[in-house]
Amino acid sequence: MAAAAHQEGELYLGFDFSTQQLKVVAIDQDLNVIHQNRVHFDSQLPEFRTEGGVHVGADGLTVTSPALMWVKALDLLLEQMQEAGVDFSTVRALSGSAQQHGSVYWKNGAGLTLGRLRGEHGLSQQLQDCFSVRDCPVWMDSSTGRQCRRLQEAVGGAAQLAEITGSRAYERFTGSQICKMRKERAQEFGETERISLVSSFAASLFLGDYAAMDYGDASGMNLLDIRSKKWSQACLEAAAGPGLERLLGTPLPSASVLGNVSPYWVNRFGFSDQCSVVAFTGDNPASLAGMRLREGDLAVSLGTSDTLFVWLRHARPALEGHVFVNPVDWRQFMALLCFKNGSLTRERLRNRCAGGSWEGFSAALRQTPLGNHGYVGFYFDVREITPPAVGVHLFDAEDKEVSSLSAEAEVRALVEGQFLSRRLHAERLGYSVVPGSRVLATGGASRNKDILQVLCDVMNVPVYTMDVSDSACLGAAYRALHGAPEASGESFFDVLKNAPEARLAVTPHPEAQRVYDEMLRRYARLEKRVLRELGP
Ligand code: 5FX
Repeated sequence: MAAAAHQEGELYLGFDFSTQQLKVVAIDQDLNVIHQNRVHFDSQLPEFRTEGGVHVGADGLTVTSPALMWVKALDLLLEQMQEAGVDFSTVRALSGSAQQHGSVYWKNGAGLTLGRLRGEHGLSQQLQDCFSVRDCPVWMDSSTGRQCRRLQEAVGGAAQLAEITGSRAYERFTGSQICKMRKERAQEFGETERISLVSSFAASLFLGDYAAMDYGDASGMNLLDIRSKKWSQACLEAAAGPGLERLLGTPLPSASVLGNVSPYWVNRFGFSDQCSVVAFTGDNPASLAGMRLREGDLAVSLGTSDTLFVWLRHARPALEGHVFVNPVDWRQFMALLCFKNGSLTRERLRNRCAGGSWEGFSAALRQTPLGNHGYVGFYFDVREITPPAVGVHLFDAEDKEVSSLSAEAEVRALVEGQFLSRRLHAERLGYSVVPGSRVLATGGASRNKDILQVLCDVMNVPVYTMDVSDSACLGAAYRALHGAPEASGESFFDVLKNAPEARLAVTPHPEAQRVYDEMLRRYARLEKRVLRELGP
């Protein structure tokens, strides 16, 4: 698991506190990956009895992870790295990423303990009584419907909340989680001196002090005004009243150097006392950094669900999707959009229309023309997130609903429909093509050139591919390198100019713009109709 460490120069570490495991990647100043390691929560820390890193409550909606499990995982990870021969004295800077939205509740007095950690014992031994709430709500939780409605009402509705914070109220977002905690666990909440996100909690462990949240991850709380970068007083008030600001601390730009590692790290693992801690951020913002997305770029991960990251100059939040402050340039923004009906739907149609073969699926795409003779398809096998719709809806060139298509036309209707939807919703959040725009395709389906060609034609932008396994972790290491003192003043992209480039996969067909600009307008009209017919 652990790559043998062969190192000469200085190191930069990126940690990723993800749902199922804690990962680390170490790079040198030339961006070579020197070491990678991980701790898998379920199998390596069985005493916490998690499944997939979480506990699911009896209601099926409450999903939590023990704070101490993350602490213990860090103890273990550092020991594994030490055994693999990593020389911590050469680490110049470190940073990290973490699952977004999860919240950690530090008990009164925990700040003092954090500041006095002793090198003779591990972190978990010293921090075991530091959490007022042992099990932290995480991003998979969906138990806060009531709190979401309250938060939206308090600021004048879903659109208004999105306008301020970048997203309408979402159950997993931290504002509603805090609101629920204050109400249902009043005693523990009263004993809390600080609330961290998982990212700032992890940074605090290295800093030996409460770490500021970064603007990127703080945008996933429904509490931050993404334009002023200050907490929205109206949202704070609705979530937990006036004392909340003190519990959250002041957020900072994601590239901030928070300080140096605490003496604990120097004494226990031989870190230099000059090793910088760069603010930690959420896994999605960190992935944007790991992929080195630039203005005008759009990254599409084609997996079980399809996820889109967009670099935005201006924030234009909508009722769907999320706008976060950009982790690379805090004056700009990024958007995140999730679509549930991705690869599983593509596989279903491959089985039904192409005899279970990807080659047959590809052939169908090659045999059918751009625009599919006007046939348009909506395939929401499970209730979609963006837009909130369900069912299969097919239309002919006259916008008449039809019940079936030929096998080839159906394959194209699915793939064109999926990418028209990705484009429509990205544009609604402010995505627009600029000279040099690229689509970066990742995930399983990005290996299929014919699927990529449709993506490329629908977006009318060249499509590139890149290997982004562990992009959040790598992004954290890149951010550490960028934040290190010797890089001071250089832009993120200058520091990373020698990182592996994405590969050009396909370029748009000459007819693409003409066909798909028009089809996108039709798609938007038809989507409205589908939503109207489905009702609220
Ligand atoms: C984003 O809003 C999410 O909830 C997830 O992608 C988590 O960040 C996964 F860790």
